[in-house]
Amino acid sequence: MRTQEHRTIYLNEYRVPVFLVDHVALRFELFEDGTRVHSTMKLRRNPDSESSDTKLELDGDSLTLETISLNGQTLANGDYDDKGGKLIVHEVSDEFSLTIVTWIEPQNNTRLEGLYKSSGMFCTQCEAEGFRCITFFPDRPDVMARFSTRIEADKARYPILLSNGNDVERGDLDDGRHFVTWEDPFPKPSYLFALVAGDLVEKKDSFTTMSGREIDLRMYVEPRNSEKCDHALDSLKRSMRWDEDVYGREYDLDIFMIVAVDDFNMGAMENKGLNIFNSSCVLASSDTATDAAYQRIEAIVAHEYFHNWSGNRVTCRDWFQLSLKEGFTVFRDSQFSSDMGSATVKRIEDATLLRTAQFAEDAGPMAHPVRPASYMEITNFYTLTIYEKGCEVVGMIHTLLGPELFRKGSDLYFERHDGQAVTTDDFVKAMEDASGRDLSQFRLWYEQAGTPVISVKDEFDVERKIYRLNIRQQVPDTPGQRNKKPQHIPFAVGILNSQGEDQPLKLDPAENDAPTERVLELTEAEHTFEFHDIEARPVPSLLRNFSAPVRVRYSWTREQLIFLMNYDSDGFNRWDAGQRLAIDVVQSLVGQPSETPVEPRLVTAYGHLLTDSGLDQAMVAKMLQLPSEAYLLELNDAADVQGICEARTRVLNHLALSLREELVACYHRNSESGPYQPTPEAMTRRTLRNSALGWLLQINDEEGRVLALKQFREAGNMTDQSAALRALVNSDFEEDRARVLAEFYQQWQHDPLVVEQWFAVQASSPKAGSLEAVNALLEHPAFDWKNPNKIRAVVGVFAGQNLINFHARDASGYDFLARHIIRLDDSNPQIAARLVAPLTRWRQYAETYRNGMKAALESVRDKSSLSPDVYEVVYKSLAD
Ligand code: 0A1
Ligand code: ZN
Repeated sequence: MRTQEHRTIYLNEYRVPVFLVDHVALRFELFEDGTRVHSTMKLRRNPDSESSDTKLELDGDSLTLETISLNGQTLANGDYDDKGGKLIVHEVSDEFSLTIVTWIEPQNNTRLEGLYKSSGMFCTQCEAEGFRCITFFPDRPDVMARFSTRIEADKARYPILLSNGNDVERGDLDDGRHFVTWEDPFPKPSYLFALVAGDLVEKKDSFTTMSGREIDLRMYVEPRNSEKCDHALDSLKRSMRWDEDVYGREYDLDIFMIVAVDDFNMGAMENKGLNIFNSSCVLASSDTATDAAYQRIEAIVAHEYFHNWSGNRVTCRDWFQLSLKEGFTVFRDSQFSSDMGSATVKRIEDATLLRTAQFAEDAGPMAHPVRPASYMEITNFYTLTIYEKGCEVVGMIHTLLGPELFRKGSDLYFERHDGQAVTTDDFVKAMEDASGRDLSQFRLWYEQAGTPVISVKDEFDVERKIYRLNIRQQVPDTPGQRNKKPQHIPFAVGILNSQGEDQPLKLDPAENDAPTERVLELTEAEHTFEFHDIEARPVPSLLRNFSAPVRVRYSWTREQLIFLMNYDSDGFNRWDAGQRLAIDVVQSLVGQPSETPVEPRLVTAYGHLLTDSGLDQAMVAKMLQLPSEAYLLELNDAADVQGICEARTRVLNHLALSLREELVACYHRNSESGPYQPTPEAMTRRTLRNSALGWLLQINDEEGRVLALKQFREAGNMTDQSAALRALVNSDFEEDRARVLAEFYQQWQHDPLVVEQWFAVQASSPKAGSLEAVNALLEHPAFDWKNPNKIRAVVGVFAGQNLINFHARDASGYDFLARHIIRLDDSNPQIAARLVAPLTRWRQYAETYRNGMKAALESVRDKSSLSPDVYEVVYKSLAD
């Protein structure tokens, strides 16, 4: 039975390693038909282990063992066992050296874990358990070894040979081969190992650290990408400075390298001193990359760089602690992005992602705590919960402690645990010890899955001038967890008088100088807070700046929402009020006859946003975006997908028709000439102009069409060109749509990253993105089933973003996805498992959809020899 093949791993089974590796010397002989890996490890018994076992167990996957010798003596067959993903040496002493030679075939590695080839170069991906696909090793993060790596390869094909640390020796060999030896002075877990070999160009830069050390910065890319490195290198220097200024963290090696590869399962990887990036997350030039890509690159470069301390110097004891490095590092990169641009806009973006995607995960069959208690396949746990909710949890500690104590806590954490592999609990403990605060109840955020629901009721006592907030919290049941305890929730509030002014929040009638904003600390299932000396019934501003990852329920009237949109001093809540109003309007139209009027006050509010030049334009750009279809679906039980998408489109059309003149004016007002600037101000102008264009084409406006065609052909940057393309593709101007798609491909066919955008625009289009068109894209010569970016751009975008077509009533979208998951399961199980996500929440949909989604999951389940990756997601999704 399958259930027996697929093993579950439990946190409470954690045992310290029996043997430690002090040093490992690797030698790679890279050839076209395979790679020979020589590894010599110095091992010793772990003094902290209670086991007196004299057998040694190493992990290995898809390896051909050639020879093995213990202390220089070749072992005979009977001395070891090589089966079931383990190499067991039956008898070892307390201190010994082990040399193992294995043969691997990177050229046939389509899983992209371990050592593989991408566009002719060799590269590695070892997190989480890829190192075991390279050689036998105790492949767990609490074994930290010093690595030395000698790489040998053909000099003409692979002039550049890279690994972690410093290059200490290089030279020529026979047969046109050469070698380079790298030494990494910092002990590290095997998941941070990296190797790159290829014909790459080197871009050099440098950075002087706060203590005056000169760091060599190098970026390695294929020659055709040599003009796309500046933005990443600039982002890197900004990140290095920021980490010194804000966290006091200085870089520790003499060189820092970034490599771009085309075939990569994720965004990027923080290997010590040698970060490897998916080329889509690092390469940019203004003619080929959009503003969104510029921002993504800056954030990801920062994220990977910040891992050097939060992840590499202090790493995870085991993979249950993944959020220790990921939650904290996402928190650090979001602080960085806030500092580089608008903090409110960044908060809105983070909250949008969390509420749309993480809340959905938390309410579905894959729900798990920030520190999970079990898993089948760790690569399935690189989730929004580990990353984004993990970030929010660190952010709440920051809110509870305040910036100074938080910094004291992070200093203590880095100092106390430098060079160690630790737990999320060690992180919280450092924060407690540095601040004197008790975070014991707070720890539930790591243990309990599910999004807390906060229900707020208010009451105004005219006589006593008291405004009361009654706040209840409830953490919903999730798979395997029921009857949860109340959590410690920082709940920031303000209250506004009828003039829209913040009122002093006097919890004690005698209080002078009461603040106008407070972080209420919710620790019980129910609290009532009384605010004194309130003259008239106020309007509450709840969960300011999204101070906790929770759902808030309060019965806002539309007047109150409009009032908050105009007056709330908290920018996040001004935006959120607009979202809530729009959600209310869309929801009230679902299933209503098409002549049902759209709330006129929504039109007025949007009109105000478009015309009041005194408003912060970055905020306006955000406020003009209607809540996404995905978020609207997430908010509904028994969701009627078509009904929701139609209602949203109706609101969009109504707004665009009513505000046509304002949109045209907004378009022209935000037009600019001159060279592309990736500054926040210029990005805001482009966002506003391109949103206006999108709205105009949404209603098939003739003037909009002319503007879009002109912009498409004359744009001086990819942001404007692709926005015009998207607007036309999503319109009913069929001839134009076909023409611009052809022209765009013609212009950019040589650039895979732009071709990915071309795929995604079509796969996401409610018009052009019907299943037939998407199937045609899969047959396109530029499509490649081995390249994760292409798969994501077509299959992933269709299933995740083209909701109206993916959820076609005849279930064709579901069948399509299931077929491709099955096909990918053999070649790249990680990518296949990620594609299951759009089907997992089948129970939340109205019956017509539900049955089709379930049947699609069942068809995947019934495939023979399913990978553990896909098996886990499908099995959990179908479980009762
Ligand atoms: N640690 C990386 C993400 C990453 C995780 C797994 C990978 O392969 C399975 C690759 C990258 C980060 O947080 O950026
Ligand atoms: Zn990370």
